[in-house]
Amino acid sequence: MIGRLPRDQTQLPRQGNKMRIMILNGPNLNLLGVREPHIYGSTTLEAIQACCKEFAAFAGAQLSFHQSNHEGVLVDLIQSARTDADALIINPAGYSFTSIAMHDALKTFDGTIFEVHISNIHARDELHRHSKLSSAVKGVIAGLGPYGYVVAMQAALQAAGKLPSSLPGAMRIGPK
Ligand code: CA2
Repeated sequence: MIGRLPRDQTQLPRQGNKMRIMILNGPNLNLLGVREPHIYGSTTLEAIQACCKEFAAFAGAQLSFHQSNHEGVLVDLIQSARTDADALIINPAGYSFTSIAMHDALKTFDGTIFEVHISNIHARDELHRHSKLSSAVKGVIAGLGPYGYVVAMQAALQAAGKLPSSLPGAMRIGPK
């Protein structure tokens, strides 16, 4: 049900003051790197998960990472984030363009939400251009490839003032 990935526990036992980030991936993203590399590249979802884990470890954050091809499962995970996560990063994939249910679920989450798209959806065909979920999120990152997930994590940590102090002010705080 959760695709090919080893499913991390939804509920992360809180570790001190660490930020809990939940990353959700929608339908067909389990095929990343396997099919249509000319559109979505050759990086697999497992590689994205490994990279996000590495960044979470560096930043002192807790990460849970999920993929599902099922709208109801994604709604359940968004609802679980209400108690289990401080920030939500979501690539809703095809559900971006159809899912009122996911939009409504996202509206119930009090923490920061970033929507990620690997491709630049704005440069794509009419079918893939208008996300119904974007009005329920703080920001949208599109077109940066798989690196967009890392940028979204950085932005979530920055919004919470939880980027490591070893990073330069330009990254931790940005322009004053
Ligand atoms: O660029 C993205 O991240 C998308 O969310 C990916 C979605 C697409 O519907 C959005 O417009 C943009 C599609 C994900 C399907 O992933 C596949 C991966 C490999 C082969 C086939 C589909």
